[in-house]
Amino acid sequence: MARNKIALIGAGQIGGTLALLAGLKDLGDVVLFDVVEGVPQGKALDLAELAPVAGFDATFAGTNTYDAIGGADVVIVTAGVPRKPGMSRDDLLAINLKVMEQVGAGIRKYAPEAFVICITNPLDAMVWALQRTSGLPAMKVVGMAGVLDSARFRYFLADEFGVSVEDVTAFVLGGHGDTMVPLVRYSTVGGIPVPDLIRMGWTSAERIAAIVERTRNGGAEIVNLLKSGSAFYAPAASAIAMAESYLKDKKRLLPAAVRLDGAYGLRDIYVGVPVVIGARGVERIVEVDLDPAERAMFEKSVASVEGLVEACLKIAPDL
Ligand code: TXD
Repeated sequence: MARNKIALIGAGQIGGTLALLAGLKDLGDVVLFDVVEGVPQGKALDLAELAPVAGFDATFAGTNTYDAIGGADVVIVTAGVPRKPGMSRDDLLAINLKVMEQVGAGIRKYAPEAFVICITNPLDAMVWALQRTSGLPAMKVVGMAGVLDSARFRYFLADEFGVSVEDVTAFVLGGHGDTMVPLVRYSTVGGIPVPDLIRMGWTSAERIAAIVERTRNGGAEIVNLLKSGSAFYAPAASAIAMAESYLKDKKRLLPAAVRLDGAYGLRDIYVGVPVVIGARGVERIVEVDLDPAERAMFEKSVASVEGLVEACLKIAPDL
């Protein structure tokens, strides 16, 4: 059987880490695309030289032209510019929207059968735009944020309880950013819901509230430490988990930004909810019950995503 092909649009910090993880996990051959000449080629060569040591046979290619992504099974998009001092949120939106137009056109022409995972920020608006510019079916275009946000939540909970991260499941809904909704009620340790653990005296409601806040600010905490650039190891690993579920038809239930067309009472908007990812892409959207407080937080998060989408439509009315 031929190896799968994974195209990475954007060969920056996350793009390079995605390529490394795809190789180590034997997911397939990797093509790194970037507008900067030399960087994707250099990273591809470095990774090809790592393969004999790590013991895998995937090929790595670096490119500056879209034809090289032809026939990709999975496309992961990190292309874009980060927010720089003096740049407003709308300035960033306008620049990355233009990038999504180019990337969408490339995918439409060369990889129309692919499963597409968008990582570029502002995530929920960019994946919404990418689905439109690529013209791919919505169930094949998703955004990565929830796996990362819930991984952060899991790590903090495991640390709090002094248990393995493997035994902690955590649940995060809503848009990516400080309005995300970590759902304590649906987060568990070995199947025991966190509110029960509070009752059992393992922790306090106050400490859990602080963990929820730290999760919401997880991206900013790392940006403040790094000073330049943002998190890349955990974001890359999160997108790889989604790609793997698609390529191996694992049908994992993961949080992802997907287009809602009725679920949660919403239409034509991308927002983070739990979904099943398998060989057909998004195979099921899971609609969980929300209590009034959770619903209010979710609605606030959705409103902030709607604001971003409206800003996109002001910049590009034809989208
Ligand atoms: O949870 C999440 N979704 C995120 C999102 C978590 C962390 C970071 N997140 C966002 O991912 C971040 O705000 C950025 O928008 C992306 C990529 O982050 P990364 O750290 O990899 O950024 P880099 O290193 O700046 O890489 C971006 C690359 C860089 O090499 C540029 O030359 C390239 O994108 N770039 C382009 N590639 C292709 N086509 C175009 N037009 C283009 N413009 C820039």
